[in-house]
This record gives sequence, C-alpha cells and structure tokens, in this order.
Amino acid sequence: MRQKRILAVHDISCVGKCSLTVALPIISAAGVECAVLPTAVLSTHTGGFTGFTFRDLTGDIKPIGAHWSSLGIRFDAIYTGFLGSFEQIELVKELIDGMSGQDVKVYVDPVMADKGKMYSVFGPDFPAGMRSLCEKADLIMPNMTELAFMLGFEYKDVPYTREYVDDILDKAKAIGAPRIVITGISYEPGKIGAIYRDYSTGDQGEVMADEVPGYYHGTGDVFGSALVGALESGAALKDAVSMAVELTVSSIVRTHSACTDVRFGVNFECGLTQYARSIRDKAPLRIASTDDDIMSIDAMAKVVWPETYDPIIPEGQAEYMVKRFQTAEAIRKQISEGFVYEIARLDGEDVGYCGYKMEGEDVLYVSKLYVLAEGRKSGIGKLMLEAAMDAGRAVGAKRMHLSVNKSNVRAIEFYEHMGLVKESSYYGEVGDGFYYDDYRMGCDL
Ligand code: PXL
Repeated sequence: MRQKRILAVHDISCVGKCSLTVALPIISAAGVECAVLPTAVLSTHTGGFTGFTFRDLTGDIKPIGAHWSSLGIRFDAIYTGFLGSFEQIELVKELIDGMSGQDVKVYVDPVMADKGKMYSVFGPDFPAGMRSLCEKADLIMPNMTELAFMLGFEYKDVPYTREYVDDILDKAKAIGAPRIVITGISYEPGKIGAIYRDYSTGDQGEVMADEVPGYYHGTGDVFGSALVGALESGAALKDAVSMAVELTVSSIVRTHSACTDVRFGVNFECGLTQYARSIRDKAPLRIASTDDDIMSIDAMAKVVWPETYDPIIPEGQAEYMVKRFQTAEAIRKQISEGFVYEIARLDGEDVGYCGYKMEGEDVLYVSKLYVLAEGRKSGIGKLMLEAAMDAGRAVGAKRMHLSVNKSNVRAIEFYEHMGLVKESSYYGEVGDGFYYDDYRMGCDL
C-alpha cells in the first residue's frame, strides 16, 4: 500500500492553532503525507487577536505549482481552507484543473464565515467565488453560515429542526459537490455535531456529541483535517465523520477543563494518539511494520494456509510451507529483503494479508494474498491486490505476476476477474519431497 500524499492549501497563522498548524500534525497522525501550499502568513489568526500581520502569498502560488509540475510531483488529494485573497480562488481552481486526469480527490472547506458573519478580511464577492471552488470538490465541509452566504438564504442560529437541515442539504446539492458534511449542527441545547450526505448514494447520517459552552478557535480546521486524514486512510464517510467529531469535541473538552485562553486554539495534540488508533481500526489496509503486525500475519497464516491448501495438496505440505515461509522469523527476513506485507482489517479485526516485492526495475511479484473466511465477500482481496498494483506502479512497475496452485479454482477465478491471464505452468520443488503445480498469471500495470 502506497502512502498517500495530500496537498493542504491554507494559511499559516504563526500563533493561535488553526489552518496549516493544525492540518499538518493531524493529517500526519493519520499516516498520510501532508504537503503544504501556504496561502498567507499571519502573526496570529484573525479571530480575537488584534493587530495581526498579514503577508499575502498570492504571487507565490503559480510559481510553486509550476515547479511541482516540472518535477512531476503528484498528489492523491487537495484540501483547501482559508485563502489569502479573492484572486487565490481562481489560482486554486487552476491548480485543481491542472491535476485533472490524475485521480485527485478535492476537499474544500469554504472557510470565510461563522456565526452569521463573514471574517473581517473577506469582501462581499467571496461567497460566490468560494461557491465556484466548491463546484470542483468531491466533498465540501461548510458550516451553516458559509452555506447561507453561498446559497443566499438567511442565516439562522441553532437549534435547528431535522426538516430544516434536510431542506438545506437538498438546496446544497445545487453547489455540485457529490458529498457534503455540514459542521456545527444542533437540534437541541447541549448537543452539537455534524451531518453528512452522499448525493450519489443517498447515504446520510449525523454524529452528535455533548456541547461544551463557549467559542473555540480553529475547531473547523481540527474537524476538517481529521475528516480528510481519515477519508484518505480509507475510512468510510460515516466513520471519518465520527473520528473528526471525536477529535474536535475531545480537544474542546481538554481546553475547557484547562481554562486556557481560547484564542490560542484547542488542545488537539493530546487527542492524536487516540485519533491514530481509530484510523488504524477503521482503515482497511496498513503496511506491516511492527512486531505485532508480523505476529498477526503469522497467526493468520496458521489458519488460512491449511484451510486453503489441505483440500488440494498432499497431507503435511501446507504445514511444511507455513513453517518455511510464514513464521514471524521468515516474514521478518522477507521484509528485510524488500518484501512488503499489507494487512487488511474489517470491523477492527485483521482478516487478510498480501505480500509483494519488485523484481528488477519494472515487474511486481505478488507472492501472497490470503483472506480469512470472516473477511471473504467483503471486497478486501480486491482492495489488497489493487493497493499492491498501485504501489508497484508508483515505483515504475509495468507488469505484475503471481503463482497460483492449479487446483485453487476460487483464486484463479478471482485473478481472472482482476484482469490477470494464465501465462504458463510451473512445476517445481518446494522441499521435503513436496512440489508446486502452479499457473503463473500476470497482467500489464
Ligand atoms: O480557522 C479558520 C481560520 C483560518 N485562518 C485564519 C483565520 C481563521 C479564522 O478566524 O483567521 C487566518
């Protein structure tokens, strides 16, 4: 599995945690690389501190983007927030257009207003501009004030009725983003949270939490960064919204309990360990990198190899192969020699693994792909194989191949479904008097 790279496009507020000083650590904690494109540098954010400095970086956006293009640098996702000027909206749209055809997910937080008011640094033309940026997004995450400005309805403070919020969700479809998460939703005093809708599937849900009184700066960025980090780690929208609400609310609770000056932002740092744990539990894939990961593969192999092979190969052969190739010690050695193992997770349990390595410059060899009975029919085999292919492509692989026992009909059908074709037969010695009787299958990448 290839590590994802996100481009976060926000300002740097040097003091008063928000925007990039929040996006970088949170997205990193999700295990995702966070590259940055600073839109402005401010001595502090604009909410509550007076006399802040403001260096507009509009003029740097084009040359930075051009340099990245010249180097062929690509991103898996772009996450935009606070922009330093109206002109930056067009520049960011151009940056997104320049990435078209590269399968880049676009997340837009139309940061410009809260509690019924525009931020002081933005003019009246900003909402229409932001709406045009939102049109390019795969997911937008406005608050109600930003939606009111973009859609032209009158802002109403909480609490809302469910009918009111449903109506706003219906109206927001016109913006054109296929998924939306609205923050700061409350139906009753003391409870606050977020609501999401996927317009293409109709999937909708909400995550509510106990409200802590007061206004906390930078919480929109904590929420947005946690959401983007979780989604790019492979979490479902519902789980990603839960993780984002959990990190935001727990950060507010810690800050409230400490009675700190709220202008300095919330204590999200102490919630990062728990956030990273939730990502690990909800993300479908991870690279085996710890002793626990290796022990987990060792344990899965002891179950899945006999189950797969006992019906189709001579007695004792599966046990022999596990001892030779899938003990923790053997796996450790393979990893040290360039093998990568991915582990698949479902409902908090490890349910499968895939091992692969590069052979020479441009061939990916997938050596192991196993799914425990409880993980079958969940699409996890496909996910693992696609992740392996993606990782191979990223380092220049042009072809992939693997070996499969001729009697493993289920696996052969699956590989054919994935586009692989039988290339040759392979009969060879395993050791201890046992033999392989395999097909070699492969495909272009
Ligand atoms: O968190 C939103 C935000 C980001 N950046 C700057 C801000 C604000 C909100 O006030 O002032 C500079």
